[in-house]
Amino acid sequence: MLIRKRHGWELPESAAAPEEHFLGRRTLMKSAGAGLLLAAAGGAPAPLSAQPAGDEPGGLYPAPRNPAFTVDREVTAEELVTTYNNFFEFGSHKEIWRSAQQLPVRPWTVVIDGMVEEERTVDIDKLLASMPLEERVYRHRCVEAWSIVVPWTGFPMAELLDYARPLGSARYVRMETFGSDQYAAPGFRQFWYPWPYVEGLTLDEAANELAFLVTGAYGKPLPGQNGAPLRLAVPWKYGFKSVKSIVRFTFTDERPVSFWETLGPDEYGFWANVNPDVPHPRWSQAMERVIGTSEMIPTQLYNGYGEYVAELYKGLEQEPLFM
Ligand SMILES: Nc1nc2c(c(=O)[nH]1)N[C@H]1C(S)=C(S)[C@@H](COP(=O)(O)O)O[C@H]1N2
Ligand SMILES: [Mo]
Repeated sequence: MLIRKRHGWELPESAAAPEEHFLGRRTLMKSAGAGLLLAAAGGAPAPLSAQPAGDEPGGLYPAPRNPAFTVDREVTAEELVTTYNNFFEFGSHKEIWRSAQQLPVRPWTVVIDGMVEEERTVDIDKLLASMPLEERVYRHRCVEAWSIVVPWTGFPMAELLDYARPLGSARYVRMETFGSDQYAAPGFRQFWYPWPYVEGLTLDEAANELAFLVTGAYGKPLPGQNGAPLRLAVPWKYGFKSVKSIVRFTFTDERPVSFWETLGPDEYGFWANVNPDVPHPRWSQAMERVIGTSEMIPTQLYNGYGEYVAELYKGLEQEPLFM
């Protein structure tokens, strides 16, 4: 049994899990239905054999650091980034790392479909072998007002766009986390949410230099709890946009509706760009708690990445860009 130890830098329970708070209402209703469905299907399928995360072929890590992407703050300790996580498939609290590591991440395939020249399914290791891996130090700002600084390894999302060859008519990319065939993994919980976890970007956002597909952290393969074997990092947006354990990229001309938008459209919009001046309906976004320290620091517009991304939002002032 895990004893819940609270670190000094954690938020009180009332504020620490805002998503949980409003989910309470609906999950109760939904879980009743989900229970019935599962019973009808004869219960959960047999567990898959667990394979530890990060067992890709050697030689990829550490990748060379790209010096263009550094941060004027200390890198957060690896031990904290790998033990304080949001990954709701495995629980609505921060201590999911053991459960998440039970997700088998090999074999793993990624589907590229929708408005592309040719739909295809690619093995993750084939994909990694064809991508130029590099390390970038990025800030990460969760909508819950905490932040970390992480050395991610990965490749620019622009490379994936080249690989996928979207049609000229495509406007968005919709990304999906692992789905029902993997819910039998021993660590998976919470059958009542509207899985799979979905996020989306415009193709202009996805092509932006900052948009990064992550396969490793701290010079090693990505641990399961951080979204192995492939997750997004879009550091100018709130953390929930950085979808983990991706199995599908769908190119489309319709704006994708995300997991959180489905659950709380007034609180979690499509754009979700970081802005200290636009409060979440239930708390301020002006400051952020630096995980691992007792510091509260001011949150920056676009999380400090305005020089890269502000251009993307010219002419969109009528859109709810910051929530
Ligand atoms: N599939 C999936 N992706 C997810 C989440 C999740 O619950 N499920 N949580 C998001 C949120 S709210 C944050 S802050 C980051 C956390 O990433 P980290 O645990 O690696 O710090 O993952 C994001 N990606
Ligand atoms: Mo988050």
